Amino acid sequence: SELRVAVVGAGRMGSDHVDRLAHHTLRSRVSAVVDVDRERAAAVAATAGDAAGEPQVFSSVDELLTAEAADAVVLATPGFLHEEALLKLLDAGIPALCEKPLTPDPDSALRVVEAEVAAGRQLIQVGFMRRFDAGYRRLKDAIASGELGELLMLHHQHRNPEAPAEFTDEMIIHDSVVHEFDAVRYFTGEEITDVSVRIGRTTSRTGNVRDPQLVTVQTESGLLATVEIFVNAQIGYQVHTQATFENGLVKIGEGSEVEVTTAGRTGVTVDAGFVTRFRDAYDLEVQQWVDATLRGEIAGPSAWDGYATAACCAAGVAAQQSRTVERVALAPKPSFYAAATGSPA
Ligand code: ISE
Repeated sequence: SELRVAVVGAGRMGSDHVDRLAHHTLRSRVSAVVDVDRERAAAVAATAGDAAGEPQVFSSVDELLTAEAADAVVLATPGFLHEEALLKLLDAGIPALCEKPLTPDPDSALRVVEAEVAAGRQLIQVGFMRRFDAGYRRLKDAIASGELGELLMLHHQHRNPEAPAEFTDEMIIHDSVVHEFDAVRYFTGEEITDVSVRIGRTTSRTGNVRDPQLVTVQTESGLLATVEIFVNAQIGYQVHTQATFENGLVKIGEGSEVEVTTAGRTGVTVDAGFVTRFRDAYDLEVQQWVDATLRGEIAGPSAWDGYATAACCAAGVAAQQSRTVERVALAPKPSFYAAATGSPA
């Protein structure tokens, strides 16, 4: 059978997912595109169009649900719009792949978690696509196998070419470092217990956000992880991790491209942005989500992972202001999620 997927939000990620679902994913088709800007939705729908009358175009989730035009939804609107849409989808029993963040703050994320628990089955997968990256999986395997001894520290570098002018200190945590909060939880299988942020010299090439920042987190068992987040790095898009073990190091994300030698220089390409850097990860994420959805399951990070990372973000924003180590406040984990994998197989 074929999954009828509606893509809600026709911006950068939404249009990328429409292309992916229409042209690079098996067992799915784009049955609808939804955006408050109907013309934008129609333009993106046209890139997927083949079957008669599809994708349909709607300007709200309500219209989509009334038309019964989808079996599942990819939610790619800005994060502040996620809660309302997710609660409606849960109510209708429609599975959703929700782009990160689940919601922008822990209270709203917990409301989504509670609504899912009440619905009685896992309908939400959160789009932390790095869990589907080949390097991330190899590092996860190295940690699990114990071949290099115990994992002692994680060091992350996350660099974007440039941030939009309206990017703020809060957004650098919520939009960018949220990925590392999930990465640390994925690699260690533990919750993060505290977060601190140091801000030192700042690039002149920035608007509102102080940039770069150094974020340090600690997990339940005491593992420390650092994150250099630099969103106006100018050099392209880089996401690197170095893991320190008792008996060795593992580096991922570097040199994943072709090396070219010409005119007296040797070098590798740096990706332009996340759409290309993580293309394979997004493709795998969406294919596995489609296949799991057809079986009535999810295939990756859960609403709980969305909530737990939102709690880390709240601690991170508090730490930017207090300049001290901030504890992460987490509600008790419903047993509903304890049984679930929360990470891809
Ligand atoms: C963006 O929203 C993302 O999710 C990217 O992966 C991240 O690198 C970027 O900093 C965010 O703004």
